[in-house]
Amino acid sequence: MQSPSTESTKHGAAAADAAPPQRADWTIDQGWEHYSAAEHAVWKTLFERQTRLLPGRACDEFVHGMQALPIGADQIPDFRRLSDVLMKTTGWQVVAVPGLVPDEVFFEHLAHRRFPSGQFIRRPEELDYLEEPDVFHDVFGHVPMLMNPVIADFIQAYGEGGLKAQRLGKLHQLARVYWYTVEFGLLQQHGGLRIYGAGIASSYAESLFAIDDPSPNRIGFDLERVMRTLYRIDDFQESYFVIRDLEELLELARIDFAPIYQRLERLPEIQPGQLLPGDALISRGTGRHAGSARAR
Ligand code: HBI
Ligand code: FE
Repeated sequence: MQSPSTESTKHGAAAADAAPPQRADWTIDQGWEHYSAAEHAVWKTLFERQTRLLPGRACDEFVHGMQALPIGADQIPDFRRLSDVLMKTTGWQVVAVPGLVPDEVFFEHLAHRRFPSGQFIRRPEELDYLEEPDVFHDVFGHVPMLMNPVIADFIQAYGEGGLKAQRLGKLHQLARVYWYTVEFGLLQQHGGLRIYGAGIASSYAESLFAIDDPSPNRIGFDLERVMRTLYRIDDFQESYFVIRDLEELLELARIDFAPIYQRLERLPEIQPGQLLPGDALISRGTGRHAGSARAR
């Protein structure tokens, strides 16, 4: 049994709730000219707050990607200009979507090196929490990492693998790999832990929590262990998985998952905060945050 607060859909809302799309691939025009001054101001607030936090917390690859892109404080970035730079560097593009899109639409885009980014920006009263991925999460969190050739290939491979996993009925297991890497991954760098996951990098509170708080477990990444681990969609993660370096993901992109799905059929799922005897523990969490959240 899975608790209702773990992994219903990834960002917590269902794409099926949205209005039907005009284009079959769910893309829309970004309409960059039509963002209001108030929307650019929300971007600026988020950008400045996050930019202060990330030195010493985000990995070097994230910082380098951000520096090389036309992303700044004053305006919501223009996807055409982002795509020009990305295309030359790793062959990716950014396309606008209304919000969450159905899984197979999402995977089709990724498999073709198109990153679907939410067109809208959160309202000023929801700076810290929203269910659907907006332009700040997608562009600030994901796009800098797409400048890195390893991440660029890994996310394309996830798109291809997602289509296969859907056919095999194993998407929930593959989605956990994406969740604990691309969204909530940490890596070892300069003798400490650094953020490379977009869900952390685009969240003020979770950037502090994932790096500085004693509550969560930090565990060396192990593919099959991760594929069995439920995740939280409504709160900070109880466990973060740590890779040695981004190259570790390159190996994952080459793996045939079909035999792994089969093997995992006989093994139980693991709760978000649970530790196993074989875990490569980097730090054992106190569990304080999850405990106090449950008490509420
Ligand atoms: N749609 N726009 C958008 N962004 C996502 O991250 C996303 C999505 N649809 C499905 C999805 N993610 C996930 O549920 C899959 O990765 C499993
Ligand atoms: Fe995301």
